[in-house]
Amino acid sequence: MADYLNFIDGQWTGASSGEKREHFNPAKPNESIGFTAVSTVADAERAIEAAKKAAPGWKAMSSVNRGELLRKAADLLEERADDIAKTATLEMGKRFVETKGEALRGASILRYYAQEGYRTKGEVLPSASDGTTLLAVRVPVGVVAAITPWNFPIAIPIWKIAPALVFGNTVVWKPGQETGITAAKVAEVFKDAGFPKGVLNLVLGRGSVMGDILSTHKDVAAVTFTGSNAVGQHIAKLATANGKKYQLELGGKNPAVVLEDANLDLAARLVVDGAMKQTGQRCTATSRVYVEAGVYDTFVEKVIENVKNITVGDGLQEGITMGPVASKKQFDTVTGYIQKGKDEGAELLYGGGTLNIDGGYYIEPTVFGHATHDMTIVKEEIFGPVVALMKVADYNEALERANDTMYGLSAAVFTDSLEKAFHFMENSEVGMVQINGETGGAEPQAPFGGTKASGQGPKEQGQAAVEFFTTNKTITINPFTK
Ligand code: TAP
Repeated sequence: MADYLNFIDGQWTGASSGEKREHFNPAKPNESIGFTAVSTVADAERAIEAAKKAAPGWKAMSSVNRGELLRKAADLLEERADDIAKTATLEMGKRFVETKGEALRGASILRYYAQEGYRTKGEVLPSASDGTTLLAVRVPVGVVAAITPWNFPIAIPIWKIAPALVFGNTVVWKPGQETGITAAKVAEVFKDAGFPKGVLNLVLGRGSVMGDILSTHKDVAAVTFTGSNAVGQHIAKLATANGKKYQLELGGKNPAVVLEDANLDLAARLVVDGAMKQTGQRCTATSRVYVEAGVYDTFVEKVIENVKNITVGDGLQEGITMGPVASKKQFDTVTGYIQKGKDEGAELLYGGGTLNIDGGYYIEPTVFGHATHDMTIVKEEIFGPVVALMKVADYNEALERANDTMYGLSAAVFTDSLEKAFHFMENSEVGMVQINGETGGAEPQAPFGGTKASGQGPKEQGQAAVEFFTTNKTITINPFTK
């Protein structure tokens, strides 16, 4: 059984404590798939020191050449996509087609940011002083700590690491514990692509142990985090108190609005996709659906038709359309929410139970109807294959209810009315709006992230990443000294 280690200063190293974590397949919880190092604060400090040491050389390298290394990493990631995707499926249960898609998306993100090495680094401004050149240039921030979750174990780390590196920063990366083996394989891609030692460092182990040092160490300039709201707020406090730049991508409770003039077949298919893809474990998953009264019953029928087609099972098997949830912890949380839905009086339209397949963490795709705004399943992020449908009088009620949440990640409206689509686009209080599309989905060139409690700091991906991973330096040059 293989051991997966930290990657610090160009070397694979065990945890200073000697502690290891054994990883099990959520589809067959007795199947062990490997061990990862469980690191300590001392290991995180060594990684920060290595990143600090590597920073001047990396910053001095031309951004074109830094981009060239990203391109090599993209090629290697593509070559190894099957192995890395299979590892991710074994670690957290997502179907192989989904993890493979994620690996290929990682390669696209690397290619996108490789090109960034060729783009402008700043601008020349007019100066009020004669003969003076005034420059505003973008420079790296320094050492970046990246703390990532288990649910997108390949793409989320890459959409932080790739822009951080191409803009000249060095990185210490702490992935979600559940997906440490996948993380080690992703780090190996960067190693084999030829990145200089210390430029990317990986520390495996508990966020509760290493999170504070990564958010407070004097040599860390910025912290980029994706994960839960509770941990995000903790990081924000520490980063603020210690003068660090920070970026948080947090939870969601994403609404879809279905209006009477919508294509109901399309809406039902995309609502079910939005809710059940990746077993509902997406920050952008569709979780609340507001349906205009006149089409509520027809829409419910169409949703059930779609949900019935879902085949639950081991994500490595062909033909399976929904895998297990990632862990026993997820299983307990999600089944707890389903029980609350039943207890609080929502109408159980489909599913609601668990499935015993090889002892895996399987939950039926679950649809609740006639849910009300005060129910727990309508208010809290579930992060599982559960969706709540609600009947509303009209578009205005739907919009008001959709916005009445602390979250603001993504939202969808299904309608053929240009007027209502535009109104929703302007008035939906989220970072990402879909018109006749599912709430999930992202492209590397477009900004990604939420508003309200779903996100803080500059957005990720696309050109938006420049804001977080660089800082402006204003330079005044007066060449005439005589
Ligand atoms: P968390 O429990 O918050 O874990 C995320 C990361 O934070 C993990 O690496 C975790 O390490 C680490 N962590 C735990 N305690 C920490 C601490 N005290 N200080 C610093 N880091 C700490 O979230 P999760 O359950 O893995 O992920 C699910 C959540 O992420 C959901 O709320 C979901 O909506 C959100 N999410 C958001 C997005 C975007 S882009 N908005 C995308 C994906 C997921 P350990 O694994 O070692 O605990």
